[in-house]
Amino acid sequence: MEMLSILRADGEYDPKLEPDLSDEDLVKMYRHLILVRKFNERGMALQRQGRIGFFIDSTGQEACQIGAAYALNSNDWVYPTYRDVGVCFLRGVPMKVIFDQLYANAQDYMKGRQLGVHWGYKEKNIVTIGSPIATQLVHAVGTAYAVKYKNHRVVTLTFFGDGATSQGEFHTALNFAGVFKLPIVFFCENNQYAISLPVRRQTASENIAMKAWSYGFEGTQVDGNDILAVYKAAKDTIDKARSGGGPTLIEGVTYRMGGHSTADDPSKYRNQSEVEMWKKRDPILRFRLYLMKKGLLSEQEDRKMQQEMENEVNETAKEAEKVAPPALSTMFSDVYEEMPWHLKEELDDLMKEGT
Ligand SMILES: Cc1ncc(C[n+]2csc(CCOP(=O)(O)OP(=O)(O)O)c2C)c(N)n1
Repeated sequence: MEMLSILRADGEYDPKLEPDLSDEDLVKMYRHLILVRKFNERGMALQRQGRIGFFIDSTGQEACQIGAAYALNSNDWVYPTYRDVGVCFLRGVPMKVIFDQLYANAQDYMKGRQLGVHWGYKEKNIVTIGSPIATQLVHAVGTAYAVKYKNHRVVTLTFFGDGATSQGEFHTALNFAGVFKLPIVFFCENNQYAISLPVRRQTASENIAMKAWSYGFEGTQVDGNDILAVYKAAKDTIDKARSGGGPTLIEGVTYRMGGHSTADDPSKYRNQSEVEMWKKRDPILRFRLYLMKKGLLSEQEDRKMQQEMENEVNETAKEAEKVAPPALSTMFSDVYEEMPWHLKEELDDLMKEGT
């Protein structure tokens, strides 16, 4: 299987393969890549400073998130993972919503009840992230089945990691999607690790994309650090799904530059030389060189954009930090329509004891 690649690490590219994107689109993509990187930097710092409890960084995987989501229509459905915040930003989720969730504050519309980094946004058809690995795949298939049944020309895109491909849900979802020829794209962000387990011990298959063949549909491998290749693969397969051509599995070959989460130390299971090698394949660096070659970005514009994105992230984080935690009494809400007597008693006791 040949891996689709358009943009090389040095910013050189094959003009014959360039996707049909306007200059505005290309610059917008770049802005979002930068935004995700700045957001990740801030998120990690906030957790290390003890301001938020938990964070999951997706540095290195920005091109997968932005490239794939860029090919969607606004009424399509997305089932992302905790490493796909860029999908939220690109689809117009306000950044404050994301930070409120990280701070689990009173304005968090999940009322601080979800694990940090597990957001969702109904208004933009982004389904809340589930922690049990791969469960979103079967949910996404359900959505794809429903839209096909209703004859809507809507596509479902679901993201997952290489580790998710060892779960039963992966088989269930791909099998069902193949049998019913559903309008769905499965996007595996193969970042080489599932926490400490390297992908070579995750599967004996030569690659992940080829697993699609046994379910009766196409699998395709792309350089996940090449946003043009990711976009092209996503656009072609999303269009195919929309026009009744059925599902596709895309494997984006990428790398998780940081730890699995803020509760992980990757130096325990991988060499720094490997990290250094992947640094040279940075998805943002090569896209920047490409934009500069095309005359769409100057050093000065780049610096300005980086500063703007950093300011937006920092200011939004500060705003969310000012919001108080949810009232203690909210622990008792939403469970019953009418609160039963024993919960009322517990609530009264709690209020008497104070906070
Ligand atoms: C069913 C299940 N098993 C184990 C875990 C613990 N866990 C959380 S993340 C993770 C690794 C997932 O790896 P991968 O699917 O490759 O995604 P990545 O984190 O690399 O993006 C594991 C094992 C879980 N959340 N759910």
